[in-house]
Order: sequence, then structure tokens, then C-alpha cells
Amino acid sequence: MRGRFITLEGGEGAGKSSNRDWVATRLREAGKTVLVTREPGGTPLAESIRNVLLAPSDEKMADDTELLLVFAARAQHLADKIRPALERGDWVLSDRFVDATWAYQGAGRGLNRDAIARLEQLVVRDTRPDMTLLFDVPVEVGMARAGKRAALDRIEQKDSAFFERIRQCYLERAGNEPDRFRVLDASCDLEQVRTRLQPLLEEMLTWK
Ligand code: Z5A
Repeated sequence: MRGRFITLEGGEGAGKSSNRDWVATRLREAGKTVLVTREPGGTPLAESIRNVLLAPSDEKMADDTELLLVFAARAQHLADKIRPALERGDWVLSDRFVDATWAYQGAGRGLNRDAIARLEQLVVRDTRPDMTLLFDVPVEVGMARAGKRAALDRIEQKDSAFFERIRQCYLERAGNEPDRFRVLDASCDLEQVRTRLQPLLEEMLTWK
């Protein structure tokens, strides 16, 4: 039986990474075999592509290059990690997936939506998340959290309007696909976020 595919999405500093391992631990305690992974990345080759994507550089990366690199990393991740795990019947918990491309490259950068849709069809095909946890925080809250860390990566070096478009895109996608998305107000402290995650975990564990 195919395993389950859960993705975590949100803007900068929303708390995806802080909650990812916690969710994985709860699922493991319930007897699930869970693979925790992330995008861009998740395999050695895809992690190399991630480094190219995120490293600040004097050479401006062309928009099409960015889009193709994101999908190249995803193709490798799907082929080598996500699909084999789902075929084994494992659960996959991925910190970001294709919704991030719609949000960052589509809404943030304003890249051609038709090109994103065609690449999504080519690369993702029918490997769709069963549930997407959207960690939603106001842009200024997320940026303040992310800003407390060391250097910002190439994509983080953008203005708040860029991140506002990303947030609105995520919320719009969640509104369009209420069966898949669960939106969490993640602006509260970590303990409260986890309290909000609890019923969603229970919902996942009712899946046959
Ligand atoms: N990207 C893209 O452009 N296109 C794509 O298709 C994909 C990705 C897949 C790397 O992603 C970049 O790739 C990302 C999108 C782009 N761009 N940027 N910029 P990433 O997921 O690896 O990196 P990130 O989004 O920058 O992660 P992040 O800023 O670390 O966000 P997070 O994982 O949601 O946050 P966190 O690490 O859990 O928390 C950040 C800080 O806030 C940390 O100090 C925590 O201790 C603190 N925190 C977290 N939750 C709380 C609460 N509730 N209260 C107080 N403090 C908190």
C-alpha cells in the first residue's frame, strides 16, 4: 500500500523546520516509518543543486535557470527518495514541495505560470501530497525570526513585498484546495503551535 505524503509550507521563519522533527516523532510514536526530507534538496545531487540555488553570487541567475534548477532538484528527489519511500509504504514528511515553487517563483518572482504548470506535470505527475501543513505568519514576524539567524541566502535577500506575495499565494492555494491544506496560525509561541498541530496529527492517524 502506498505510504502517505505530508508537506510543510510557509514563508521565512514560519516554523516549518522547528516543527518538522516534532511531527515526525509523534508519527513514529504512533508506529509509522517516517522519512524526513526537504526541498530543494533531499538527495546528494539535489542538495548540490540547492547550494547553487541559494548561494549568493555576483552572477545574476536567470529566472528560467532558477525554475529549471528547482524542478531538476525535485525530479531527483522524487525519483531517488520520495517515490521509493511511498512505494515501500513509508510516510514522507517534506519541508517544502511544489507549492513553494508556485509561491516563490510564481508569485514572488512573477515567473511564467504556464511554464510552472508544464514542469509540474512533467516532474511531479501524480505524486501529490496527502496533506499540506501551511505555517502562516505575518511577513514581519517571519522576517524578524529569520533575521535573527546568520547570513541570509540568495532568495532571502528580497524585500517584504516579495514575501507578502508569497504569503498571499500560499493562502490562496490553501483556499482553493481545502481538502489538502491545513492552515496553522504560527505566529504564537512554539508550544501553542504544537497544540494546534495535535488535532491534525490525530486526523492523519485516522487514515486507512
Ligand atoms: N524555494 C524556492 O524558491 N522554490 C522552491 O520550489 C522551493 C524552495 C522548494 C530554502 O528553503 C529556500 O528555497 C526558501 C524557499 C526557496 N527561500 N528562502 N528564502 P528552506 O525551507 O530551507 O529555508 P527557509 O524557508 O528560509 O526556512 P526558514 O526561514 O528556516 O523557515 P522555517 O523552517 O519555517 O523556520 P524555522 O527554521 O523553523 O524557524 C526560524 C526561526 O524562528 C528559528 O530561530 C526558530 O527558533 C524561530 N521560531 C520558529 N517558530 C517559532 C515560534 N512559534 N515562536 C518563536 N520563534 C520561532
